[in-house]
Amino acid sequence: MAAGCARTPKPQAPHPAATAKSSALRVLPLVPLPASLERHDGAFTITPKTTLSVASQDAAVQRSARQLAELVRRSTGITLASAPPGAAADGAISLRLDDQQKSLGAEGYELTIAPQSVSLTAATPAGLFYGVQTIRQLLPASSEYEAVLFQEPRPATLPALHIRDWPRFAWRGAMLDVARHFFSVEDVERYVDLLALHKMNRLHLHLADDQGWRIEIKKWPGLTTKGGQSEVGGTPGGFYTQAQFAGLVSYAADRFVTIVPEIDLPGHTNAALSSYPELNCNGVAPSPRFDTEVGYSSLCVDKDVTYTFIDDVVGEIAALTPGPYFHAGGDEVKTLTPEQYKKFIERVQTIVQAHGKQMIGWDEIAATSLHLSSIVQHWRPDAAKSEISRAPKLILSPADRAYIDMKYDDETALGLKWAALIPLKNAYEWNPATLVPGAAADAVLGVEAALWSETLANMRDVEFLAFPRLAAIAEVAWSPQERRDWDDFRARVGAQAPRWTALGVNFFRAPEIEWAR
Ligand code: TNX
Repeated sequence: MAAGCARTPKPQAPHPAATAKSSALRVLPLVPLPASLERHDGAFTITPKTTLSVASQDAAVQRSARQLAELVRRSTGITLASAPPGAAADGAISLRLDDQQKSLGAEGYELTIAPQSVSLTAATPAGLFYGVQTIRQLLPASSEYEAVLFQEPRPATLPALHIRDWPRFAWRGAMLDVARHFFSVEDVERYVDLLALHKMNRLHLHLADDQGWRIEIKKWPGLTTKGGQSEVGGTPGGFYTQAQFAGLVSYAADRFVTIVPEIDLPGHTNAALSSYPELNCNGVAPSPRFDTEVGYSSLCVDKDVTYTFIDDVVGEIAALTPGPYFHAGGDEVKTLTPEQYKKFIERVQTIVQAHGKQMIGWDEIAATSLHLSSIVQHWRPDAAKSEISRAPKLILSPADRAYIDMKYDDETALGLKWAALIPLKNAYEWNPATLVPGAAADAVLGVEAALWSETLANMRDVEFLAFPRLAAIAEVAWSPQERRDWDDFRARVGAQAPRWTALGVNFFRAPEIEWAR
């Protein structure tokens, strides 16, 4: 008999996606993986009776609580009523600062989801924020949609579990090159949001390069009125006013992301050189450049005005950035002698410190005399590891693992491939502790995913190269090495698809992943 003639329908096996969405989640869709996690039987059900209690007046804690309430409202249509702190726990989700949790560190948290209640505690507001991001990944993906209107509340469940979690590294960074192509304040804020969702806490902005200068400097207005006007390919550029930049810094701080400003010196400076003739040794301003050559430009290291300029720039940016860092670049200088380069970097280091900041530089600066607080950002896979191992402090961005502007494979339309093709697995499977043999364990501050924008015209392009690899780097930075496993990560990253889709992230559907629907 033909199947279509059957009188009684055969019971159908549930669709795999449907089982994944039930309260008995097969794979917990958590990225990065928590440091410790036990699953228990059952689930907490969010109903119209569920309450939210917040035992702190701290503004950041209140913000985390509002974020959680909003995520719940969007996914369930339920507005959590607030309960007095310390009230009976039944049916309550509670957020509490607790000094007893100091052993979890400055960013750790403990989350207990039981059938009767949900309890999130941490010693710090940052810890509570990360705990909320974990709950967020356990809520239905529809929590990420704005403006969904429900006719009726739909209860949602959170799987019972116990998590104690803290990051492996303090530096969990991403770099965005806003110089080669300019990205608006709103674009950068969106990137900050996506970083915070994955518990990353540094956004390094590459604010100046040959093709554009992107931050207003009041004492040198031509940097932006001239040097900010275009970008790679000659399309219109742009820049952040100081007020916009300050707004961005505080937007990021609200999400526990520190903005790390970079002005690349002494090379990668054609935008500055073409705006001010006096910065050139011959006193002649070169033309603006729209191509992607590197290594040809340098400030005039023998002129006093160069150091006045640097002092002004560092001073104004330092005043806008509460974070302790100033990134001075230092990469790919092909027109100076090693002696000139060394002297220049050491002088810049003094200027940066005079403005109260720690200097960061690309790994070429490892050849200079560095202060104990200075940080080397390792990027060249073939750089002399012995020299880099002596760096006082290190951030790891090995270009064959963490340069997410590299293509995934030969078919990838966007991106470059000078360092490597980087499929998701290669971005995931490496150990920061063993990358630089001889480096002191406590010298490694953490890792950073760098996204250079020569080939990236808009956020669609940015997201395509960043996701899913940014999630891999987030886990490299957060989760204990011994708990990380490629197959386990594959399943959890595949489970992010509904959330990323809800957020409108243009992620690359890496063929080696089974993407959940
Ligand atoms: C190398 S990384 C550069 C950048 C390019 C990038 C492209 C570094 C410190 N310098 O100028 O944009 O490669 O992948």
